Amino acid sequence: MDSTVRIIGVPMDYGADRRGVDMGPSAIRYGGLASELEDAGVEPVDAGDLLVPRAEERDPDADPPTRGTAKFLREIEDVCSRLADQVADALANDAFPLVLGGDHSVAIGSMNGSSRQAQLGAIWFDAHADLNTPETSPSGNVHGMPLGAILGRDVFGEMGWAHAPNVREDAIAYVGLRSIDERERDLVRDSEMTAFTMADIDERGMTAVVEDALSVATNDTDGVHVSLDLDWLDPTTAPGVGTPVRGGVTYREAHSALETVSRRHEEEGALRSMDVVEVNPILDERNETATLAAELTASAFGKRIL
Ligand code: B3U
Ligand code: MN
Ligand code: MN
Repeated sequence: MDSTVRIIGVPMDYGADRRGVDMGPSAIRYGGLASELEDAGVEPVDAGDLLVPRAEERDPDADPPTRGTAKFLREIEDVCSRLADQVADALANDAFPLVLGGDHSVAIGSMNGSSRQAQLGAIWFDAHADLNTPETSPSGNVHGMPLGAILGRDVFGEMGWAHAPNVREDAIAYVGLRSIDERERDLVRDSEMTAFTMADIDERGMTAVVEDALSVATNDTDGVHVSLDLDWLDPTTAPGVGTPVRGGVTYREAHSALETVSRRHEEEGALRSMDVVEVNPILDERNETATLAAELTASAFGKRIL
């Protein structure tokens, strides 16, 4: 890939229960992102971090943090709408937008920006389905709802702008699902999304599953958004995440998945935008999860062993 990659950091943890993912962008940079990307043959240009007001700075007299059961919706809306502009601006300037979270609610901004001028497919590498709505969510945390928002599920009401009309349900594929809430299960089953669980990976192998996911996301679309939640990996390999779920993807499977994405990109120019989210340096061991996030990103951009 001979392109410029614009790195956009979003140090936001409003969508997650545990503090710490706001430090993800720093940790991923410290984990060697720029040199990894250079090794992959792309030119990284760092746009710095979006300004995200700290939770401690909030005006205590302002609206309460909870609207319905979506916590900090007002703050998340503000950050995501600015992020969407940044992502659209990168694409308008022929740069590839690479968004560093932050919690997974940043994908609302990334996918809105990326789909402004294009039909966008998506691959969601995650232990979780992130399809809750304020009504079905057991936690009220918006990082469990970004797909609900992007798909314009009733719920977001005042956050109606979060709906990305150029993202079709049937162009979204999950890979690696293993933790779905009770009410969320029906939402996934009743949706037109394709869901590859860990059981599918066990049965068929990662490469075949990701090939199929790419076929879903490239079908009648102009490009693919890759959303990489580090809790997709097994916690023994990626301990620095807010909501670890055991039984996840191995180190080798993860690289193989992202290499499969990059091969398809080399063949058909499939990739359009990407986010890397949920790295929590407070819970990490020697920055290994952040370093792995940087390495996996390089695999997506075509870094090879030989
Ligand atoms: N599904 C749960 C847990 C969760 C979703 N995404 C993450 N955790 N990272 C929820 O709160 O919606
Ligand atoms: Mn997620
Ligand atoms: Mn997750």
